Amino acid sequence: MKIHNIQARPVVAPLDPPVRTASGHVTQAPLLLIDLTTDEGVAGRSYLFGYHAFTLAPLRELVLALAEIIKGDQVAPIELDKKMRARMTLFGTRGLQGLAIAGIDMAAWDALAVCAGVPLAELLGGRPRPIPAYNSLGMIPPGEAADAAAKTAAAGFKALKVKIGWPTLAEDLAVVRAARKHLGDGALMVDFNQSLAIPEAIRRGRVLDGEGVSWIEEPVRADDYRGAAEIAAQVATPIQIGENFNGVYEMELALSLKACDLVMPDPQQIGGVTGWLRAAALAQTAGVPCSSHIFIEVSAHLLTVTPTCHYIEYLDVAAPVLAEPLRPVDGMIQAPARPGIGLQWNEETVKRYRVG
Ligand code: SMN
Ligand code: MG
Repeated sequence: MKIHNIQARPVVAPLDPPVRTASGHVTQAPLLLIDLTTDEGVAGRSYLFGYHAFTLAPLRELVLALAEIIKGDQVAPIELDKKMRARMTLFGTRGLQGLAIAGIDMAAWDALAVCAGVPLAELLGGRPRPIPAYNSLGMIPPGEAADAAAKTAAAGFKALKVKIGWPTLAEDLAVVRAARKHLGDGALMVDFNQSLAIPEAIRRGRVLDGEGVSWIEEPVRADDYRGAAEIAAQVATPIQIGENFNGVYEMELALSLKACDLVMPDPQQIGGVTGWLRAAALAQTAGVPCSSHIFIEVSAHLLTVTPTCHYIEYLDVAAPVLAEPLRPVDGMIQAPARPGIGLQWNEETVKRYRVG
């Protein structure tokens, strides 16, 4: 089966609720929808999340340029990944070009699974099964945290992540204590989104050690692995990073520096399905629990073949443009039994939110 064509459609979908973080707010879902068609009429789909609408045009150009390099090639994702990365050696694969490679990779794996008539999880040697999910919310003001936690528990989740990094530790504590009190025995995670300096991260982390928090996420700059290691050595609560691992070599460096107790690669940042499979092996050899970051549809498949599978993050950025969004059931998320990843665009809303 060979690649016939790749199209990329930019959309800006609503994101409800917006994701408020201590390092800025994400108020919309800028997505690049990728459709890969083969000479056998099979379609592979994926999407990329651009964070800001201004990234979509250059991201689309990169995907279309890389498509020209692999048009006519076999749909062999490992080989395609190798070819695209070889072409980018001199320029590197950080940033948008790494995302473009990952987007094509995910669409290629999707096409392979669709052609085989099996869910992606099955093509990878696993099978769709329920994955423990956590409800992932933004910065909830102290006065609203109790209600958010109660609603999370009532929805059946056994875990909640809230973003903190308020101006004062007292505000962070108020959020954590209110959420902890109304979450029952569910797990509570917090995410600073890179907002602290190392001394403050240690100070706040040590206080959180006594508050029943399951992980502290990205306390400092995402690629400050030495800083994260210093915090991990002085704070008892597990340190979680990974959504910004740009490829598996960064993940390996972070693990080698003991920068974290847990990892959560992002499917587009880590290099798509191909990148994730390599990341899952790194997590296994390091003995580190591995969770996902957004991209719930492909993550529901990938975590089934992740030896140290931990949590799937339930933060659904693509639902407005999907015909059948993936929904949690009793705090778990299971990939659909449909062939491939299971992405089906809602062409009416794609048209509505289309930009450029
Ligand atoms: C996050 C930040 C920005 C957009 C989506 C998600 C966050 C997370 O860091 O871990 O969910
Ligand atoms: Mg995060």
